[in-house]
Amino acid sequence: MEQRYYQKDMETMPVEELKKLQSEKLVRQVQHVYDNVPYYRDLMDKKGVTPADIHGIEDVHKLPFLTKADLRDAYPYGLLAKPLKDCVRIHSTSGTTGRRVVAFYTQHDVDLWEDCCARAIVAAGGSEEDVCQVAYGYGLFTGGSGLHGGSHKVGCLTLPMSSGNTERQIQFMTDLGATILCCTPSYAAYIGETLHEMGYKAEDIPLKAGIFGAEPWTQEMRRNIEESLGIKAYDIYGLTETSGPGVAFECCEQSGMHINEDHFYAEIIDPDTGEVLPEGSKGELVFTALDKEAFPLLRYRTRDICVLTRKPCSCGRTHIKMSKPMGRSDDMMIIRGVNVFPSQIETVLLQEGYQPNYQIVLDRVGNSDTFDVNVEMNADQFSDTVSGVTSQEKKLAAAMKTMLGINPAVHLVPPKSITRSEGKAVRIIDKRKLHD
Ligand code: DLL
Repeated sequence: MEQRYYQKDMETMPVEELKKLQSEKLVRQVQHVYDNVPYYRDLMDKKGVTPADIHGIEDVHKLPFLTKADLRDAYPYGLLAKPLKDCVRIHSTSGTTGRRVVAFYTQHDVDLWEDCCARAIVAAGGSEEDVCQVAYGYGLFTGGSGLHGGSHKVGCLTLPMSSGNTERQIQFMTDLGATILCCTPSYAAYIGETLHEMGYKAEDIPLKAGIFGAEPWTQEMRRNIEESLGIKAYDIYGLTETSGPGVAFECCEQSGMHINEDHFYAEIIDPDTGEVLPEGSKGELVFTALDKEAFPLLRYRTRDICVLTRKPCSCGRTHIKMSKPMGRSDDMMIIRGVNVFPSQIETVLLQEGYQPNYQIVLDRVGNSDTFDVNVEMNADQFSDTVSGVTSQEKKLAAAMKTMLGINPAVHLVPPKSITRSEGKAVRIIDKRKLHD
């Protein structure tokens, strides 16, 4: 099949040239951040590094890391590198203690982000002939806006569906002949199931490709989705802190995602020591945004564990590939597409007058995540009536919903019934099989 690219020169640039481009951009970006972000300037000063020490991409390791904790400390404006009058958008994700991560964009940032998403759509076979159904959530989440913008850039007829209302999704998909579907893999699987329940077969719909990401999914899930929707299912990766989806995307090989290296420099580090590991090692992915103006994170620790390889790819793209994320180096869970930290649950428990003795149990029934939180009652509640306990459970569940944005099933259990651990407390029992 003839290869098509959205920005061929960049996507197929010889590696030596790419390194040169990255070097020029890094030198400029470090100066921009040093001049405009006192928070990061302080980190550089503490490490004894100045912009004059950064001559090219080979010097990136001299820079200090940024972590989610820094984002929390600097919330909301502390990492902003442009005046607010130059910013046109924010997006956001939930944060560790209920404080959100807020990312800012100039028009230029939005433009480059949408280019990245457009590259992913073209790599999945998209063109102006296509009808692209965007069923990621719109709003503060980056999925909807990112793929929407990319779809416009490619010139697809864009269906801005957002997530939910599955029967309506299917009605639009069939009536308007959607050929590309963008959503989370678990939602794609659910759409597939519903389609069959409504009496359709994969051959009845013109869908040919899907661009799925924002949560871990296995090769087995890929096969299921491909079969039930009659499509090729491509992976896409990104995070709010680096703009959103489109940092990396799959090509026709479907064997790892090309990182848009002209915009993002990737490193793999040992999550315990911070040491940079050689290509092919498994470790934590760290990104330096080379072009972003408003929120230009340098050496941002994603906490995603993966492997990078630069083996030549038959699609002709030269950009390095990342494997599917194989886990995380922190305790973040992705439940029904939403990022959740145990510390958020702990915060709610303390606010509501409970001790932090709890256990989170995750499972998958069909294609949906179940999310149960067992919480130990206080001694004085133990003698409560059943209806008293049920109303306490409801109250706690409502408080967690406010904090997390998704609804857990809360179960109050007798005092001291959750096994105490002698080492690290086992807070999460995840029975879903999310990684191959
Ligand atoms: O999930 C951005 C996105 C939207 C990506 C739509 C792809 C498609 P956050 O909500 O900030 O941003 O969550 C970022 O989600 O650090 C990973 O742990 C996880 N993640 C994202 N894409 C994938 C993927 C969006 N393809 C966090 N496979 C990241 C596995 C993924 N995990």
